[in-house]
Order: sequence, then structure tokens, then C-alpha cells
Amino acid sequence: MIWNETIECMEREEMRKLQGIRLKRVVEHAYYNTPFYRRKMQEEGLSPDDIESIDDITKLPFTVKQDLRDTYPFGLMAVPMSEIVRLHASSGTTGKPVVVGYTRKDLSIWSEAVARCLYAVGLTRNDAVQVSYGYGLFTGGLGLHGGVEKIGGTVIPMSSGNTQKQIQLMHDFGAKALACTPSYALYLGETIKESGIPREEFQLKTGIFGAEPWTESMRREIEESLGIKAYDIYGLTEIIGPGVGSECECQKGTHLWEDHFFPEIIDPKTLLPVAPGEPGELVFTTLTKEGMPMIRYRTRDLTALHHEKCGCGRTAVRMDRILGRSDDMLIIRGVNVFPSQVEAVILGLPEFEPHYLIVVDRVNNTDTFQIQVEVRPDYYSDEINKVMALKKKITMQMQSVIGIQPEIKIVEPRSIERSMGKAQHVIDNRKLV
Ligand code: DLL
Repeated sequence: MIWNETIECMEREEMRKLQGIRLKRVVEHAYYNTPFYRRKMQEEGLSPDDIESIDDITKLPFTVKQDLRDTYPFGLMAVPMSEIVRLHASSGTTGKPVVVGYTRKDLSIWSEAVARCLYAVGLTRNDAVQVSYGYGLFTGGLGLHGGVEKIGGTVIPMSSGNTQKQIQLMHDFGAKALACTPSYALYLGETIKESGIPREEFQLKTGIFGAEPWTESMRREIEESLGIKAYDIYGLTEIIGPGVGSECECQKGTHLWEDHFFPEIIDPKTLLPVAPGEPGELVFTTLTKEGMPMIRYRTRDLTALHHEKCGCGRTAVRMDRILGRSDDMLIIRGVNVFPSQVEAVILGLPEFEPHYLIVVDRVNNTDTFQIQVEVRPDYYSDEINKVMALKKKITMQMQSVIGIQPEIKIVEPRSIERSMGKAQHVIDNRKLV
């Protein structure tokens, strides 16, 4: 099923024309309404008149996460704040979140994009969708919510957590689809098994999973344990949230809604476009967003794009699974975590040495997140109370900066291996890619 056939199946040449017209418009909008973009373009000797077609996109400078941090909170808004009807945010590297603002039109583009995803995975107005992504500043919950309402389906706005209740209501309300992170889906599958409620009593048939990397073997595990078909949905806060694209029933890659979010793949080292079909870093330009347009935003996600028509009839470009990242960001239980955040907290506490190790694993389908830190000899003690107080102090600071609670393991002075070259601060045992 196709939500917007005219767009999703548009011939490539026609699509490129549309993208060119929209690019010109968004560049003008950003140039005249955002000092940041004007300055960056002027530095390159560019004006909006230099943009005639979508091919001219490569003339434009890139935007990176640091730019959003430097202009925190509202420096990249291209409309007066009176036009902004919603704010969302995701964690950044310094504890300051990345903030995005939506106009009323942006929200409608967002729900249109998610509606396309839901149709692509076979959902309609007859289906109830349990939205178990977090609601709040995170875009997952409200993003999916808007799309389900758009197609006229029934939203069950559960948010994440409270697993027993999730299962009970999924059963009682007859949810046809579940939208959450793939790791939470696995956990829900296990909990359903333990609950003793027969699986046949659930009406669940479809999963819409994303917000973190996952693999084909995880897909099989989820499909097996929940008895459903599991689909990948992709998105990021800076561009709009979930629904930048999703798989269709052919599951041959993630269709990107390129009339709104124009994708490019560049070599992260040379910053030049790669050959068609080659992997590299994904870059997006929002072609229609008003509130906070993003021009050539470097996602740091590594993938490849394919332009051949899909078996489903869509011509919308397809993206491979995210292969990894070109920076060191980790996604732990759906939360973006940068090792530099951990480091900043440790360096700010006089009791600890500046040596640490982050150990991430997946146990019972849930991410575990441990930080090992060394106590300075003057603070080292055998007394359990003192150790507990230190642990509590650092745990609370980590939680407030990162947004999730790590398990802190305080180790003896000089027990973390010193490195001769680049220090390895992260051990990720999840083996996702
Ligand atoms: O995770 C938006 C979202 C919510 C997407 C719900 C899908 C479902 P952020 O918190 O800004 O936004 O994180 C964005 O998460 O750059 C990728 O690295 C990663 N990511 C998102 N979806 C996928 C996916 C949301 N399907 C960052 N596969 C992105 C792999 C994903 N990685």
C-alpha cells in the first residue's frame, strides 16, 4: 500500500526537478532568515542565486552537530519563535541537548512522512498501533503518534517502560502493531513468554523498530519471539525525527522520503560525494522544513544509497541498514551517549583519575552500560560507606549529564590499562554490525 503514490513512485527526472525547486526555496529561506546560514554561505562566496538545480547542492557548506550546540538553543530557527509550535531535543556531547523547533507545517510534513512509513509496512486506519517509544523531548513517541493519527489508525500512546502493563494492554486492546526500539521489542517478547498469556491471544502482526542499530539476526529473533513481521524505521532529531524513511514490504532497504529530506553520501575524510551505491556518510538537506531548515547536515551515519526502482513500485531511493558511525557516538538503550560526556564528568570530580573504561553489552536483550573509574590514592578507602558515597556522587552526575544511569564500578588506583597510543575508552560487546 502506498500513501502518496504521486510522490513515492515519481520518475527520477521529475523528482530531481521538484527537489531543485524546493532546494532553491529552502536555501533562500535559510539565507534570509538565519544569520548562521547567511554567514556560512557568504564565507564561501555563495548567494541563493547560485542554486539553480539539485546538482548545485554540492556547492553548499555542511552543517554539523557542533553548529547546533554553538547556536543553542534557538540560533538555527528560521522563523520567529511565535511560529514554533513544538520543541524536541536529543542529547548532545556536552550535556547540552540538541534542540529542534517545528512550525505547524513542519508537524504536518512529519506526520505525512510517518504516514508513508506506516502504509509501507501495511498498516491502515483499521489498525491499532501501540507506540512504546518514549514520549517527551525524544522524537520517537510523538513522531509515531502523529503518523498513526494521520492514517486514521488508533494510537495506543504507551511510551516506554512499565513492561507488564504494556503486555496487558497490547493484549486487551488488540494492538496490531508495535512501535519501539528493537531491543525493547526483544525484551517485550521475552516478557510475554514468561507472562503465560498464550501468544495466539495477541493480535500483533507488525513491528516498526528503529532509533538504534540492529541486525538481520535480531530481526529474526524478534519476529520469532513476537510472531510478527519486523520493519526498520529510520530518522534523526535534527532532520525531523522518526520517519525520514522506512522499509516497505519488500524489505530491500529503507525508502527515504527524498522530496522532503534530500540524501547524499560523502566520503567522511574527503567530504566529496562517493560513486553511486558506494558506502559513506549520510548527509541530509531538509527541502521543505520551515522552523529549522538543515542544509547538508552530516548525520555521521554510515550507509549506501540505491536508486533502482523497488519491487513495491516505489522509486523513492533506498538506503542500506546503518553500518556504523563516523564518530564515536554510542546508542545505549535508545539514548545517544558520547564518551566525551563521560570523560567531562570524570575530569570534573577531584576524587577520580582521568582514566576510565566504558563497557557496553547486551544481556537478556537489554543494553548494559558500565563505567569503570579509578579512585585517586588520597581518596581510596576500604570503608564501604565511603565507597558507596563516591559511587552515588558520580552516578548522579553521569545520570544528569547523559540522561541514563550507568553502573559505576570503582576500581583500584592504576588498575585500568594505560595506553601507549590512542586510549581505548569503549568496549562494545554487543556485536551489532
Ligand atoms: O532516534 C529518531 C527515531 C525514533 C528513529 C524512533 C526511529 C524510531 P535521535 O535520538 O536523534 O533520533 O537519534 C538519531 O539514531 O543518527 C542513527 O545513528 C540512529 N538510528 C535511528 N534510527 C535507526 C535505525 C531518533 N533504524 C540516530 N537503524 C541516527 C540504525 C538508527 N540506527
